[in-house]
Amino acid sequence: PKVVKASASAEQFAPSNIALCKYWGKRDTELNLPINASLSVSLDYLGSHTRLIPIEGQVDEVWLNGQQLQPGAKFSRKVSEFIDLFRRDQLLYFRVETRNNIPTAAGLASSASGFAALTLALNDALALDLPSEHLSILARMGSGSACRSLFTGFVEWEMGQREDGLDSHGIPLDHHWPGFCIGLVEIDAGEKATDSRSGMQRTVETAHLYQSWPLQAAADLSRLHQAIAERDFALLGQTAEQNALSMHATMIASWPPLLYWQPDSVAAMQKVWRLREQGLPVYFTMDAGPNLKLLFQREDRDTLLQHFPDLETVEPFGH
Ligand code: 2P0
Repeated sequence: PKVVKASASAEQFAPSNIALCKYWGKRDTELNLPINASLSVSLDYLGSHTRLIPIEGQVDEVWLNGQQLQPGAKFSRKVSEFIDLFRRDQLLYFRVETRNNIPTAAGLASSASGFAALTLALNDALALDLPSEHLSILARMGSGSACRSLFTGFVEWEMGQREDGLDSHGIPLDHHWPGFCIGLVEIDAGEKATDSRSGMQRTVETAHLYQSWPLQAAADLSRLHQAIAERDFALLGQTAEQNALSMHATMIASWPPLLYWQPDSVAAMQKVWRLREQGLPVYFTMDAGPNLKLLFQREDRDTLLQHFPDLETVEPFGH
């Protein structure tokens, strides 16, 4: 007979994160091992709260923003398969309640914060008491970018060399940057047609241009380390913007082509470039969707709001 291990209720929070050097492409699709290292900044209070309640039964119940999902729904299955890593062969089922306080309109992925919060909650519920590096490795198996959401501030995801992935996890950088701001520009809040998982796989398999990506990402990563150490905002912004556009170039060069931009995305990029020509230090980054994330400093916030009135701003290092 299977042993039912004692478990308790638990509740945890993890922040969302925005990559300045992107994760795009896997060398192992089972373990979510990346082809390149990435670097992100965590979004302070914007993220996911996840509560776990042990239940009787043979199946997990998954609730997202107050609504129960069908057991067959894609997100439910991903969550249950992730809990399997912890459950192993024990009869151990949970009601999983996840609430994202990320304005859904901002079009931010919630899988990173969701799997990071779920990992932290499982660590508590099962009294595992694992160190944060181990938790980051586990979160990575749920969703690659979740390994960065285990930490606050700037975080590097070291790609690692091992086949078992035990050296591929997030590491927080020991640098703060007061006044560093991120602005969320909503272009379209609708669900994207191609998720990151299949999008990056398609790019790796079909885009010749992808061959240049690992080199570009490695160079950008070291530039970002320098920019952060020296608080060189122009270097950080330029590197992040070029990195995001390079990632999108590889997607566009895939077959069938993968273009996440909408006409309004391009219009917003052109607005950023115009503002920069006028002397305003603002840069953008974009993920696998049509929305822009602006990078700027607190002293320019009011000026920027005149041009992007609906901008939702976050200060990753507090006020
Ligand atoms: C990033 N993205 O570094 C990049 C940039 C999207 C574009 O990490 O398959 O949801 O679960 O490992 O983590 C989104 O990819 O993909 C992502 P899986 P994930 O933020």
